[in-house]
Amino acid sequence: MKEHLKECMQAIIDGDTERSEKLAKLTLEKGMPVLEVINKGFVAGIREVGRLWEEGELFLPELVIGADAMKMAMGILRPALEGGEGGPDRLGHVVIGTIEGDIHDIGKTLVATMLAANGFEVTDLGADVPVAKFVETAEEKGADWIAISALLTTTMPGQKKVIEQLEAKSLGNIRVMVGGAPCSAEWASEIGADGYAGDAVAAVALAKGKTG
Ligand code: B1M
Repeated sequence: MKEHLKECMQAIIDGDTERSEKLAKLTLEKGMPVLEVINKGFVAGIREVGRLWEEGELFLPELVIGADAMKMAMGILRPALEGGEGGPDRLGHVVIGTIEGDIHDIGKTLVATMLAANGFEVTDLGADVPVAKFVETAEEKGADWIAISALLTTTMPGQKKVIEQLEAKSLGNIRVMVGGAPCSAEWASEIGADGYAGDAVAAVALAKGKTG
């Protein structure tokens, strides 16, 4: 298992899409714990790519290729997470997306998958989602939660704008959670969000704890 995790991580660092596809398929064939392989293998790999890029050891095209390899693996593994307790609107409805100006969608999609697998109805708006779109969709769907991902410090203020628009429209009953690498519990409380989740498992726990 340890060796498999290392190989998954390396495939992403190398931007080797073919290898990440093979390793993701092997994960399923061998019945390995999917979430653990995602987090300790593939996610560890893409984070290392980010670190190497930040240190100037990798260039932007390599970051893009690493992300492609990551998306390949996630596409294969995601259905295995989707089984869950399912059922429409069993625990509540979550409208999720990555905030405008931000195209990072790997973490957001993992969070959406885990919420759906754990009994929430999920409307995934994708990435680069305008502030007003979050608010309109949540109102239209009667959502319990809006979950807003931001991976860039420059796009984080958009999360605050969603909360301000909700308040302006007297929709303060719709709870807001924020997440993504630069976010924190302090940021959530500063902007008046109902919570912060550091990963997909925490997002499920947060939504479960406060919905209803
Ligand atoms: Co970009 N990027 N990127 N990038 N990228 C980061 C975020 C960065 C930290 C890299 C670095 O400097 N080390 C840096 C941001 C710096 C900053 O603002 N502080 C950065 C930058 C600068 C950029 C560009 C500006 C680069 C450029 O063009 N010069 C550009 C921006 C484009 C844009 O959005 N407008 C850019 C582009 C890209 C790619 C397109 C190449 C690619 C994204 C591909 C895609 O998503 N479709 C990419 C990638 C892959 C990364 C890193 C390496 C990895 C992100 C990722 O997928 N992680 C990232 C470095 C890093 O994060 N360490 C980086 C794996 C994922 C599973 O984790 O997204 O954290 P994460 O999600 C977690 C938790 O955060 C949480 O749960 C998830 C699962 O555990 N979570 C939530 C996330 N959202 C949540 C929502 C919730 C709850 C929990 O509810 C609300």
